[in-house]
Amino acid sequence: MNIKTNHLMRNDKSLMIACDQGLEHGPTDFNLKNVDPNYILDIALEGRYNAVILQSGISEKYYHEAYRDVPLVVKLNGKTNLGHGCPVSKQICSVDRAMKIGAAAVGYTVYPGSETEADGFAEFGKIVEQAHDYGIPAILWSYPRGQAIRNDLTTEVLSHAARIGLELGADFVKLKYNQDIEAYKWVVKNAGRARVLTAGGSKVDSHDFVKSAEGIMKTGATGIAVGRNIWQSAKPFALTHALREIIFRNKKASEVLPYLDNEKK
Ligand code: FBP
Repeated sequence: MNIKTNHLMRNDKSLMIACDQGLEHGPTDFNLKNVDPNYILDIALEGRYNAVILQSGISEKYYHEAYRDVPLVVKLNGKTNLGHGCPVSKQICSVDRAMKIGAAAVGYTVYPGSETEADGFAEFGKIVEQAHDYGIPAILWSYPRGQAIRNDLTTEVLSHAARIGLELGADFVKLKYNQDIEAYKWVVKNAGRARVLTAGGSKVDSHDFVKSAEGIMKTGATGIAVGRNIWQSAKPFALTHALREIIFRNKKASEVLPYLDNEKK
């Protein structure tokens, strides 16, 4: 089945902003400014992001009419890091509810290699079916984890994570990035027609993040679904501008690094 994904891209590339970390990591990721979901949504709107990724509760209370130009991805499962055991992340929002909230796509995380792998695969299978019945894409966060996964950033593990996205019917598969451009081409190949989005990870220097984005776009990935590196940045608009030029206009990091000094707001 060919599900339309163009509304989440521009020229076949995509820059999404994620803010589901409040559930996953807790308030430790936030400060007085970015703890307000409107702050993230304003960046998404003014930065012309291809999508904003939120949990259902935040979507219902904050994604109002003014933000409708930014497509909404409703994350359907989530967990905290308060426990130390095996990751268990069950579905907490239905596709029906996501549609009522205004979802343009739905998202779901699986933890391949964990004890909950089978449950996650089964739950995501149903989500793909329901999302595709509505004609919207399903995005899979494929994050190998658990006692058996010693290193989740090896090319072998990442390419398996990518392949899982394709095998399970994901339209986009969101993966961690290991900074190895040549090796990551194999990761992207394994995702086939499931488009690869890379996660941003914890906050790094913005110059390094821009250089890393240049590398990501050389691997064949469709784009980046970034959270903390944008909304924890002191200059989110300048960084967004630099990333847009790399992702959509094929510019080099060296050309856009000077943009980082020019915050619009
Ligand atoms: P970041 O760009 O902030 O890393 O966000 C990407 C993301 O996939 C979020 O959607 C999610 O909340 C978080 O990472 C989960 O990361 P982890 O499971 O590694 O804590």
